[in-house]
Amino acid sequence: MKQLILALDVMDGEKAMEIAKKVAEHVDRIKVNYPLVLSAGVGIMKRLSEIKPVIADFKIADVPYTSSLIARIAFENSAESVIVHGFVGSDTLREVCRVAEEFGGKVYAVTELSSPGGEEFMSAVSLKIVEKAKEAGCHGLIAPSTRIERLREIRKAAGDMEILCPGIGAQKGSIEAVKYADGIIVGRGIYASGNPAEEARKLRRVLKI
Ligand code: O7M
Repeated sequence: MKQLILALDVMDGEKAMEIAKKVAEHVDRIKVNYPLVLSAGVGIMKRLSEIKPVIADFKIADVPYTSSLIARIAFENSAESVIVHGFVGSDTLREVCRVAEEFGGKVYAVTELSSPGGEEFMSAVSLKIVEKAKEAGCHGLIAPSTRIERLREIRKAAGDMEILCPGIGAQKGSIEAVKYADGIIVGRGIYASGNPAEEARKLRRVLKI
């Protein structure tokens, strides 16, 4: 079954906990990003992980050593996986994967951003990123639901690597992405709606079809 991942980009820890509890029965994992962690503190990941597994989306993009420190902090604070930018190259990808292995965690590499700017530089190298991420031992990839043709090519290059797709909802990505992806990442379409549990339930139903 395809996964539904909640991108919990709110800036209040208590609000985050409240939404997480409301949608818990409909989502598989919760993705946290800088807006939440910089506002509520890194400890929020541990609290959320008691509800659902947490993906630490720090889009790590630094030299190997600094990247390894960021990954370590994420795993020490209960993350089950981390996200790294693919454009950083093999050395950083390998180092983050090495740290993940110590914790039995997973690493997802961003191929090209779902936003229009993702086409300016990243589209030109995203298939190469797939290759490097695979060689480095990454568990999966992040690829756009906003450019289905690119997603299809990324799937072809990725083989059986897991692919998670953001962009459905607020960024007008296509639900057709589920044909090529193992899961979708949805933020505002759930947490900024009047009824997060209902929106999550509807998405879950679509994923079952
Ligand atoms: O549904 P939204 O647009 O409110 O939220 C989408 C989430 O997915 C948000 O947390 C973004 O940071 C993230 N995301 C993208 O929107 N586009 C990308 O290309 C990649 C990501 C992402 O999750 O990267 C790991």
